[in-house]
Amino acid sequence: MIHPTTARVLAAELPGHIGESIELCGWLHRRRALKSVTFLVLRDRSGLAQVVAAEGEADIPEETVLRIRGTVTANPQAPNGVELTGPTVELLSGPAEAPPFSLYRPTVPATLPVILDGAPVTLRHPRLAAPHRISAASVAGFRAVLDGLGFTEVQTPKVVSSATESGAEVFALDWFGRPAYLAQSPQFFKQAMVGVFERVYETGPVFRAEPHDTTRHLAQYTSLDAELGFVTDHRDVMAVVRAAVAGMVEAVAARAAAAVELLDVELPVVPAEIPQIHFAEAMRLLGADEPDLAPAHERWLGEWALREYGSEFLFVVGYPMRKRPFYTHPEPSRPEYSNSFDLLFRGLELVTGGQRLHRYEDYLGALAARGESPEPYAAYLRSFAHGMPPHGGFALGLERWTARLTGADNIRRTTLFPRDLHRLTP
Ligand code: AMO
Repeated sequence: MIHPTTARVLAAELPGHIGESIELCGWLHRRRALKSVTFLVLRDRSGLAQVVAAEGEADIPEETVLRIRGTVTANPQAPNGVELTGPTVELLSGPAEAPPFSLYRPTVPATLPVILDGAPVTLRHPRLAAPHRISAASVAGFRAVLDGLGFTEVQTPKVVSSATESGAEVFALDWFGRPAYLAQSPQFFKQAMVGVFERVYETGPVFRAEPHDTTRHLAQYTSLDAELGFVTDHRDVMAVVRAAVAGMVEAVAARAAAAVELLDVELPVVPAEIPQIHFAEAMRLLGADEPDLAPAHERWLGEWALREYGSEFLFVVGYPMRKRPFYTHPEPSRPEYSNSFDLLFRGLELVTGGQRLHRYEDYLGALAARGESPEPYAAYLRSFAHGMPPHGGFALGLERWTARLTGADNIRRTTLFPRDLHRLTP
């Protein structure tokens, strides 16, 4: 029931209400019984508030959901310089169990599996919730930039009839008796929608049945995708990547300032022009000769870019065609390389993108060259049969972004409910 006379005030808003009688709602974060006084620390979506309680209220268990009415009183010793005094405490619901560890201690005394197993409650710890606030702000920033550049947001099916990313494994499922797959990316749909809207983006789940047990792979992750028409080549796409990433950093600073401070996050500077290196040149520097970058190569290049350009971001352009999907546009003067790129952030691949083929006959040729039948791609190929402009796009892995930003040692720390080789619950 909402009390008709007192309006709910959030913990972070208390300093603006000194002397007023107000209502706070939240969870009992911490109970501190001192000799002469008991403090209840209440947690709500904005932060923490101190309440000076009566003696009997000292035995309410932590995580009890409370509605507290009282007077906002200045106290320089209290957090934020205010506390609630003379409270009336109403219990809205009590916990049936204690959390696996104390949620009020500044550090988290638990291993990753304990945190993930108990996610519905462990994520209440402010330090464990903070990365997800940063993720949310990042997505808001991504949307704001692309909306501003005339992109239309789309939602596309996550159950599809053919694989979209050659090389990545698919999850097969039964769709009313027909074979189907969980979408590995919105690649085909976003390209098709260039034919309708010219510029589209999507933020949503994608699925990779990769049996990788690493700190940077998930079987389901969040892909921030964009695709735009009428590009000259991949460089136009890279300019949009740069704008999107800069907007994400800005939005994190503006919308998740408390989380940034709590985690001591060092926000990166996104250079006006992100430095770039050609794949062939990168291989020369690395003294290697391989068709793709290994994680150690990415780390090395990340450090190199920091040394050479003072940049935490580096575009690697021109990956060999044989390691890129069939829709990739070749580099016109060196067709063994491609008009594609990866963006490395702090030594890890964050974005993949590039220019695509756009002529129908080029698709038929590319599939034939790879020994693939056009049949499973019939629906995809229709876009090209009806005229498509030169276009390109990219996808950014949200969980990797947040992990790199917050210094998390494992992508699972930036995923609410990770899905991987071993984990299907909670
Ligand atoms: P790609 O397969 O390289 O490209 O994926 C794009 C970005 O998604 C992230 N990523 C992952 N994150 C977590 N777990 C995984 N298993 C995982 N796999 C990939 C990475 C990666 O850079 N269709 C193309 C994009 C495009 O060209 O538009 C694609 O999906 O951050």
